[in-house]
Amino acid sequence: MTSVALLSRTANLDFLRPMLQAADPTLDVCTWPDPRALQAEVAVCWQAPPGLYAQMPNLKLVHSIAAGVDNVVAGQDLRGLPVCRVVDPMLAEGMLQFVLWGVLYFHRKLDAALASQRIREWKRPLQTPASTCRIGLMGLGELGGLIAARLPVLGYTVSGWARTPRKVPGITVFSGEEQYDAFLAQTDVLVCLLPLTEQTRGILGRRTFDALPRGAALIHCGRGEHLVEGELLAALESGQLRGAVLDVFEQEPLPQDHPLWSAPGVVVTPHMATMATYDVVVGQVARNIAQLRAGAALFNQVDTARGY
Ligand code: NDP
Ligand code: OXD
Repeated sequence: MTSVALLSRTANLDFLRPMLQAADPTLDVCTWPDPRALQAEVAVCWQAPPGLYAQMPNLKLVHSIAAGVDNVVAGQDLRGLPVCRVVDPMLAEGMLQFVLWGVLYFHRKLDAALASQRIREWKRPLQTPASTCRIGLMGLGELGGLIAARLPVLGYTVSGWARTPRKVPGITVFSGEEQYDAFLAQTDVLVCLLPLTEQTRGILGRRTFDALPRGAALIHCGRGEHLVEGELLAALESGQLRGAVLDVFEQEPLPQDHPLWSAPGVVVTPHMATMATYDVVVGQVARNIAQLRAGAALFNQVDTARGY
């Protein structure tokens, strides 16, 4: 019997309890704030209540139900605990579809066409070949890596920026702070697929926007805390940025009175770019619990020192 606690300060994860028990009938699963959660050996989390792990003396494994782990490790005493995340080909395919939609929205000038429609104006935006639209991917991991492989096939000129250097067929790769400006200078549509770490927090701000060619666009699918919202609004207002598709926000749900809802050039989507099915999530969590019991290597364990 392994005790498992479902932990979230923002979502009710109780629906995962019967799914986990069906996947492994030897699991004893409860949902925070059930006080039994404090005795659990495994924490399965989305936006875990800060400070909670410190009150869980039996904890042996922290598992995110998502690809990102920022909201699972923030404000916690990890004391060397292993932290795992979800990695899934369909989740990556979902992100590819969302980013492709955003790329087409800007490349094929659907933003201009929709603006014309609103004022009943028949105006055909000038169209250009895909090769003239330079896509810059921030992050070349599970998600950015797939997009880097697929967009060039559609004719786009693609580059990527990662922490460490590498060669990726069909794209130009930049890495590290030293090559950041060179990466931005040749990017028309900037796509953020970075994890949230202390190095990447606030990266989508004035310094980044000013280094892009004038009139560039942003597709942001990372985390809300990457974006300095006021500096985005200023860059849109000045015309430095042409538009932004934003899927993630510092405060989710985005408050009713938030200026981004109605900012010219901004498309707001409700953190929907991609997600793994709950069957996949439950399968991966149950598999890692079995690995833990067997003393075997965990799947998709993150480097907690690096933050992703
Ligand atoms: P990975 O961990 O597989 O990849 C992260 C990438 O970011 C790596 O290429 C890494 O570089 C790069 N990176 C990290 N830190 C830096 C830095 N300081 N400078 C430059 N590059 C850096 O993550 P995934 O691709 O699986 O996911 C990325 C993020 O996408 C998640 O953390 C989450 O925030 C977000 N996400 C959003 C979803 C949505 O629906 N909006 C859904 C799923 C995920 P290197 O390769 O050199 O290590
Ligand atoms: C994730 C997410 O990290 O949904 O998987 O944002």
